[in-house]
Amino acid sequence: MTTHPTPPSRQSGQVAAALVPIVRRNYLPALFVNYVASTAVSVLAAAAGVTWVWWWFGLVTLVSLVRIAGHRAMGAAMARGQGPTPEREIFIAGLGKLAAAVSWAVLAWLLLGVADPLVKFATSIVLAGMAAGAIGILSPFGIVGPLYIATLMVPGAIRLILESGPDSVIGLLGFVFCGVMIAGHRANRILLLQSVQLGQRNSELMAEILDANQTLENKVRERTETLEHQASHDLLTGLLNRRGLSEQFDRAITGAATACVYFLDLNRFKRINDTLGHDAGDYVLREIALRLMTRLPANALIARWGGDELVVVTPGSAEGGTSSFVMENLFATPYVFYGQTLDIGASIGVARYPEDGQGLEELIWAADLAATQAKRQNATVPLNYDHSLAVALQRRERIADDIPAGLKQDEFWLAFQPIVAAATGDLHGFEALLRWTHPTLGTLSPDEFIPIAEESNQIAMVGAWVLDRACAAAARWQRGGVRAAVAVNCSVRQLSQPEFVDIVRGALTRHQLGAQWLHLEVTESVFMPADDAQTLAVLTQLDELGICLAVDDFGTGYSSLARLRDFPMRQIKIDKSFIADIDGRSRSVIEGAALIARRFDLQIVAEGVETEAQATALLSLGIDSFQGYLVGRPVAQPQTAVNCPWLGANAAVAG
Ligand code: G
Ligand code: G
Ligand code: MN
Repeated sequence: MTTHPTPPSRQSGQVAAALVPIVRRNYLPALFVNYVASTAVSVLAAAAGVTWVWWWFGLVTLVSLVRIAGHRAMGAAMARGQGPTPEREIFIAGLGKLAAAVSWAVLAWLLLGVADPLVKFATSIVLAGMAAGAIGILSPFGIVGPLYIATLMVPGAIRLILESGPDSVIGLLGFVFCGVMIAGHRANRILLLQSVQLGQRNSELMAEILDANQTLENKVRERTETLEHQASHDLLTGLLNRRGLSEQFDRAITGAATACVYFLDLNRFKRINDTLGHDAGDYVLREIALRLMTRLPANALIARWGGDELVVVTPGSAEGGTSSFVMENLFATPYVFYGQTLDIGASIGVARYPEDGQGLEELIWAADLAATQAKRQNATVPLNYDHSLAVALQRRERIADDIPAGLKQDEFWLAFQPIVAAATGDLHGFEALLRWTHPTLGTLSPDEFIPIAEESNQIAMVGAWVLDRACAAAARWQRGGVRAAVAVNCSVRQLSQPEFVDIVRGALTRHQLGAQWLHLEVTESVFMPADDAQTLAVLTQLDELGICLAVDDFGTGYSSLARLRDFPMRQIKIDKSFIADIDGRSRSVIEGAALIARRFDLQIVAEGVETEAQATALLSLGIDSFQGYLVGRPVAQPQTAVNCPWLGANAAVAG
């Protein structure tokens, strides 16, 4: 805050304005005193035989009346807002004072020449008294003060000096008094001006203090608002955070008959962060926030719920409204970061208020569940919550909870399915397929419980159990003279464990099984770019141990030829869906796969071989090995005797 120097003219104007009230207040009392003194002197002089004094008194009365009239007129003009400036008002009042002084000067000159000592005495006292009073009363006036005092004193003093004798001494004394009084008036006036200026400075200071206070209060308020905003908003996107959403939810929902709660879980966000850096991830979040903020109705609450999770609450909206349209089209226009189109999407779940929940927590739980389901199904549109999702979730949670006890209590077991050489029917080995006989849920398929074990981080434990049992079985076969390998399925999650190689080595040594009798099957998802180096390192070590690595369910997922070449795979297993369709378009896929396998020096196994016709066709395409119901079903106690009808005889060959 700055203080501006006050310009001089304005300052004197302000001083005059401060003086005017004093002048006005004193005006009538002074006039009254003046008139009383005039009356007294007139009466005394008349008593001493000076009759002309009544003429003078008449004149004084007239002047007084004019002054009163002038004063009132000025007051009236003031009330109409047309009054003179403060300087002018003081000037006019000063003229009135001077008029009174002149009338006193005339009287002094005339009366002090009268012989009567009482008249002389009284006149001198009255003049001196009036002049002394002017020291204070006229302090608001500048030059008028000394003039007034001098006018009162000087003519009388001269008159007395002109008289002979002691009167001339009193006349001289009058001069001295006059000088003292003028000095007194001056001192008084300076004091008055100083106090007026002090008062003004005070009020300026007060104004400054009030101003400073106001600024300070504003700053505090702004800061508080910023802090409150930060506490309830996400810094990166400007959206509400969890706390902000909870705070605003109740207010947003009151009065709304319906509302939708959307849960958005971004897909492939981690990959963008990992491959393009956090700036790209930040851009995605900000861009999504911007699209939501500009496209959704103003009453929508938009929150960042977690790293790559958003929650949107749209009060009053129903299915199929604007909001669901916005959600469905959130990724319709591409997200472009420095010229690169990002592969981003979201799994979106929707819960409806009040059907699916009353409170925010409940609604978000339901919407989150629907989003998780949408992710599993790769749904591209928002998925509505329904009760069956909750039932399915409970089942999944139950299964996840029961895995440890199931392993301990031998509810899990392995089924073995034979794999044979296509050309000779020689038994190559058995694939170990995990089974779970759950005490209350019955026989569970690995298709159901393996993904649950993966999600609940129990796959390492399950996988280690399978490896141990499979190696134990293969070692038993060896001891019984059956030279068959065991093929164990591994989830990609197992391969990303650094200690996986040690677990495999441990199982082999524990059961004294040669590494060439263990095959490991991994799906094509092992070729996904994430965690490349780690996976490749583990696979390479396994290969160096002498273990045969197979690509399982070949053709259903993502395989790049470059990766097939670079990864140490020895075998591919063509998925059973292609075998089932061998008379259709899948034939060329199988042909192509066989060609690639030969070029890369890979063994090729056909899965799901069910009919003789399939077997004959596959044989002609150059497939190395068969696995399927035609050869043998997965069973707990495998037989070395297998079915090979395509070879023209029931070849029962023991390895
Ligand atoms: O034979 P079945 O329908 O159970 O096989 C279903 C799926 O479960 C197959 O894809 C198979 O590879 C997988 N699977 C079977 N056993 C295991 C196992 O021990 N570990 C893993 N990771 N997957 C298995
Ligand atoms: O994905 P993976 O190859 O590990 O799974 C093998 C799955 O195929 C198991 O579920 C097994 O029970 C099943 N399976 C094995 N042989 C046949 C077959 O001839 N026909 C069908 N439909 N399924 C089979
Ligand atoms: Mn398999």
